[in-house]
Amino acid sequence: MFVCILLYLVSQAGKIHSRLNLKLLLQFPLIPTIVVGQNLDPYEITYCYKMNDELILLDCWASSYGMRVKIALAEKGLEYECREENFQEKSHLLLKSNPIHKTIPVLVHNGNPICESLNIVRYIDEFWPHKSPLLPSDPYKRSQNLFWADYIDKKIYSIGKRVWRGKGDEDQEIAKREFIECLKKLEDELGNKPYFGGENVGFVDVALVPFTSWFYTYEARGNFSIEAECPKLVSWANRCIRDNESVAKALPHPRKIYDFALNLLRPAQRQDELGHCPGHHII
Ligand SMILES: N[C@@H](CCC(=O)N[C@@H](CS)C(=O)NCC(=O)O)C(=O)O
Repeated sequence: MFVCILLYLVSQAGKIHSRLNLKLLLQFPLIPTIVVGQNLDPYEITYCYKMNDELILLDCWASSYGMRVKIALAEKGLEYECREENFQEKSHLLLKSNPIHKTIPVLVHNGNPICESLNIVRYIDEFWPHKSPLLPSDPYKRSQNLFWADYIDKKIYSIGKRVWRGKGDEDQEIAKREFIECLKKLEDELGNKPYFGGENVGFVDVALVPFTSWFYTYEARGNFSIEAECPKLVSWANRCIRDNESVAKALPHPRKIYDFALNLLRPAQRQDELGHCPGHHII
């Protein structure tokens, strides 16, 4: 009884605006309903609290991995601070948060760092399950989503890099063929669904769609057309951008990526002038 009265006074004083009050209330799941009012259930309060958590994203704007995290955060309607890293001089926070790989993206949630893009997307999905579920709850479907996301991780970046960095030699030709082969496999997996996730953007869509902002660069550098080979996949990419603000906002313009890639191909001296995201580490 005493606790109830105390919490009532505290909550009235701060009108549930203070994070401290929410934390206190969440210690006693039944009390919010009794004390604060009939219309507020503990879940609502929990999410209201979780939506106000501190989120810092360590990023580089052209990174497909970083884009994944931005899409997931936007899907969940979360506010965050985005900090652009300079790879020549990585921030103390990045080195402290990801001492193993020292790579972006890193999401720092209330001071706790989470590394590796797919791991971060999964964390976001599990911590904020209230809207836009990305991974299915069914264990089998979930395992299939994780399989395809892993496939994308193992293939698209490394083969794509051989395409856009290629010098018109045999390896570039081989890489182009391998790249199209992978995309065709993904196109088969998509089938006639609007999204890999079914009717909405899901985990595999989030894993793959950022790489489509690099399609123009692959095509221009490799002198081939992805659309001619994989028209359904290109329609899917356009649909993702057209119908999902989360995707549209996270993906830079393909021409901007292309200019960025060209700068990376220039000699080291030019890259020094660039400052941000330089060198051979990226994309
Ligand atoms: N597997 C990692 C890849 C992350 C990654 O390669 N990040 C690059 C940028 S795209 C990076 O931080 N490069 C800086 C470096 O290697 O020093 C993930 O999914 O997050």
